[in-house]
Amino acid sequence: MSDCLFCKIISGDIPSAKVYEDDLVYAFRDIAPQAPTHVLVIPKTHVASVDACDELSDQALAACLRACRTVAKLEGLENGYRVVSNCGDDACQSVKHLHFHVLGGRKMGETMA
Ligand code: DGP
Repeated sequence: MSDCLFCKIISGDIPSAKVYEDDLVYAFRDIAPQAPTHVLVIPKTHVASVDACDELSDQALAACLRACRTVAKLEGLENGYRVVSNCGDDACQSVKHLHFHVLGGRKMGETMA
């Protein structure tokens, strides 16, 4: 999608710090990290959010979650990590391209909201 920030990151039009990539997924460091490790995992196919996941193939959707695990291994998060996907305005989703935050490197808070 031509006006999507994350599509521009996938195409390389906007630079990013790549952590992992395969045919279906791209993963890069969040510009405003909220933990020692904060990586965004996104499908290469544009869909807006989890709410639009029917528009994504099962293979691509599964690849996103597998990539979250791969990122955690690459980042050495052997003590655990958190995967978050904000969906819609109430969740404060700011970029309307499905993404999974992989957060780790410190003990997370017990509350999630
Ligand atoms: P969310 O609020 O869940 O939609 O998360 C969007 C995330 O995207 C937020 O944590 C900051 C990150 N972000 C926004 N713009 C850029 C950018 O240009 N580059 C990178 N690496 N991350 C970005």
